[in-house]
Amino acid sequence: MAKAKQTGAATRRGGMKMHPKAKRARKTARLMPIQDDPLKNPAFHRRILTFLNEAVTPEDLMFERSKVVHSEGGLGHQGNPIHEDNPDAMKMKRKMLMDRGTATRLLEFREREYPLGFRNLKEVLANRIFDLERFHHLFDILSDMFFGRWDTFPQPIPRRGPGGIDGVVHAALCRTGKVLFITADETTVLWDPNNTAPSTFEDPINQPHTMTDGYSQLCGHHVFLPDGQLLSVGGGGYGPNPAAHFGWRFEPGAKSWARSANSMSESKWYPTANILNDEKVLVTCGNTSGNMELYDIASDTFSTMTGDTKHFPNLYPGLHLLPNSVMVYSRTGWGSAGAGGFATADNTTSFFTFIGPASGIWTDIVTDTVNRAKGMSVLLYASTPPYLRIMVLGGVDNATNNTYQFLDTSVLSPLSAWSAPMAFPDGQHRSLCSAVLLPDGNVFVCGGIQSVNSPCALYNPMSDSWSAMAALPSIRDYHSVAILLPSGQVMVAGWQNTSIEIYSPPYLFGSPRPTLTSVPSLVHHGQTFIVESPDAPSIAKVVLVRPMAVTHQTDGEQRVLEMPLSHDPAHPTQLTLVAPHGGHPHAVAPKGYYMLFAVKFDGVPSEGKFVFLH
Ligand SMILES: [Cu+2]
Repeated sequence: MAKAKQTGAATRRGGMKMHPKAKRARKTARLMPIQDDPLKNPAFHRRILTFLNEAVTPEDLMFERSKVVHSEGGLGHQGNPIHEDNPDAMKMKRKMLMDRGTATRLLEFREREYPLGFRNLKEVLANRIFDLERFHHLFDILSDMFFGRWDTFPQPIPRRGPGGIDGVVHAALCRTGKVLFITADETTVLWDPNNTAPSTFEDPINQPHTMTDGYSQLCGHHVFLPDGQLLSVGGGGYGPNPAAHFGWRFEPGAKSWARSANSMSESKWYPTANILNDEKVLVTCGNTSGNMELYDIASDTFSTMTGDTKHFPNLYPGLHLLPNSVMVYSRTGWGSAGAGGFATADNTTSFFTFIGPASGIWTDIVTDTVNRAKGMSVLLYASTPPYLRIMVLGGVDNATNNTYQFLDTSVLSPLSAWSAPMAFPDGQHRSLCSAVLLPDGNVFVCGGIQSVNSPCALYNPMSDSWSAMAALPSIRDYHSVAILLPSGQVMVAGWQNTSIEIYSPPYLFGSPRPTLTSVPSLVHHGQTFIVESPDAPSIAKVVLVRPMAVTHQTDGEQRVLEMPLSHDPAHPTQLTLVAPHGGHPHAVAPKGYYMLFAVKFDGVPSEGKFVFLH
């Protein structure tokens, strides 16, 4: 990570008073110390100018527009934790930012001297009426503390493969904390987010495209196996490739690839892979005939499924496994390769019910009219109703891709229907957007907008509210990827761009992060276990987060699972937890590696520690 410039002199220049919270955060946010001088933080500076320039009436300047609400509290509201059982706190009054006189004079000054808008904060401050002191609360609410921050990783992604295109198309977070990329130049590269030197990029051994029966892993799909290996199926490059009919396993410890024992029944380009239970992976769709196949982990072999009657109009279908082992199709996917590629609407959401180990039935639910091809879907677990929902966001370029919808999958039947589409509060049209589940349970949405400094947003499922987040510096569109890192940050890469950008959510600019001093490396399904933390009394929830493995806005495996938690006053540094079970097969939390995060009452998470759930 680029070390943030942090000097007391810089933050106090101009007599700007720091918010007491900012002072605390500066000392403790190890990764990204807060930069609270807006003149030195371009994104912060831009937000202030936008706020001042968009105002039409004095009221627009006088009051805070929206509030960031975190699932377990609000960073902006001290002493009155926001919680579902505290509805009054959820509806706190909008804070006053400046008095009417100041707001009126500021608007008059802007109209008179800068009718096209202020271009620089210095222009605002040049007028002696307005000093920084007067704006400190406004600056607080527009700071990184509420919007988070993007930084560029110091090393660009090197070109290593045979192909001529730079960047990456796939990303998967391995149990070692390193990210495996399948690159646009058609090889694979490991990246260590904690190493900022050029050695951060490593070449795996036995790269599939160099091996017997090998081929480029580009445009296949992947899923983590219970032992932490990544299974990559199909692919073959920028177009269908008859050779791409194997599975290739990547072992993160040995950093080595190996081919599956047998072949699939056909080559697969743009398929979707999902883990089913402890022993099986379902491979769906792909460009050939799209046969469903099962990968058996113990024997390392593929076999075909029966009952595969669903004909997807788009490749890479978005599929999510429910706790009862039913697989739901979210209507996301790809019509063909290419940013402008054709993508047919699929109005029919279906779910696949297994009726035997290698057969099942597709059942349609009530049709919906919004074309979600090229959108992204995520599975949302909650401890209160609705317990389980699929959220689908954005989609193909048309009038409705500025919306999102939910399907309540707590109880699923042919009569189940999607909620009405709701517009993103920022009005943005998002095709090819990325959605990343954060450890606090919120959904971070970025990319899919073809402009630099494009808006990002955070959805809080608990309060059903959206907040604007820091703008994404680069365009991240077709072939872009976003994944959660153990640090609690989100990395973004891809789309004709060799940079890796790292997003630090607002929770990294809040109170000190809790530390985990002891986390078991192995936990069994349903087991009661103990995590040690000196911050245990301040922990509201502990979650398991399945590491992402995403490409083309398709990753059905994202899950944030909150575990039953008890505090023991006799052992104030202990958190007693119960690992997810859900019976066999383990469809709630498939066997494998998870990141364990402890989240404080104010929404600030620990770093994630890898745990093997077996
Ligand atoms: Cu593609």
